[in-house]
Amino acid sequence: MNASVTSRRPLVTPRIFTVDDLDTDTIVGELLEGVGAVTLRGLFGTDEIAEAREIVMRESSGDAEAAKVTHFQGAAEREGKLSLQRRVWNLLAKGDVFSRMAAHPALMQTMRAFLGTEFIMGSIAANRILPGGPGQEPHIDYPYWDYHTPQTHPVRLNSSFPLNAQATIMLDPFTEETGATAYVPGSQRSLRYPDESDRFFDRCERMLGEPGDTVVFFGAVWHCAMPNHSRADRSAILIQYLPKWVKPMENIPAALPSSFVDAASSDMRQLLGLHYPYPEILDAARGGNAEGRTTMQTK
Ligand SMILES: O=C(O)CCC(=O)C(=O)O
Ligand SMILES: [Fe+2]
Repeated sequence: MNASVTSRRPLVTPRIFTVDDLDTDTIVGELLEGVGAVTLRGLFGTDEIAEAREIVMRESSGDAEAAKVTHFQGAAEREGKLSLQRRVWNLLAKGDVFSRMAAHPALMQTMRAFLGTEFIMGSIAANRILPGGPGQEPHIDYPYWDYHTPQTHPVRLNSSFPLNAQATIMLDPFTEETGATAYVPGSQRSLRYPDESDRFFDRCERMLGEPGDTVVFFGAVWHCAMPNHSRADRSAILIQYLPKWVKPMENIPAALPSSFVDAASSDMRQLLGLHYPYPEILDAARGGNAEGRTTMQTK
């Protein structure tokens, strides 16, 4: 058959934005009604990425026993390949570079437009896929990630507004060979956990990019890490952002020394959930009217 009439679909790659053209209205539209993902380019320099990668490689080098918790790796666990996807948790305690990543002004601006100005961070971790790593089960992300049991969530829950946004900061080239994240464009529009009949692997596209590229996606998009067929590691920083009232996945402040929390910037305190008071022991709270258009004045 003539090459010009072969039926390969055109690649559906996320639209690229930079700090200079960060059009958050368009980004919100792409995340909710478009393919479900965008790429932010140029946020992080070579030195920052090298520093982050060095820490991730060092912190995960001793985990050949796969002692750390990981996710969507049921098949790998059955095949004894669990140590080929390694997580590094509690990154804020492991280098200032991770605080700069989490609170990058372009990410803050994008997330404020998408999740509300007082959004929080529910998790920050590294995902390292070693050569030969088998990839993940197609899934959707927290707080929808156990949506394979939808009856445990509110009736008629839907994705007309977001309860999650993910940022994937690439530390290595994301190619088809290294296991760049796969996703089905537009799948976020009907909130569902993908199953066999969805033919995920026939329909998926890839989140390709270079070290430093940051893909922001709505976690209701069907996606997964793919097998790493290369000889190099494929690592990324995965950040989960949530509306202020969604219970975060990680108890990040509890894992940090109090000196970190004491020195945190206002944006970092917001990310840690410290600007939002609930749940609170209201029986012990300062008396007076604490909510409404007019609240008690500070004495
Ligand atoms: O590392 C990746 O490519 C995706 C990881 C992911 O989706 C997850 O762990 O929830
Ligand atoms: Fe995921």
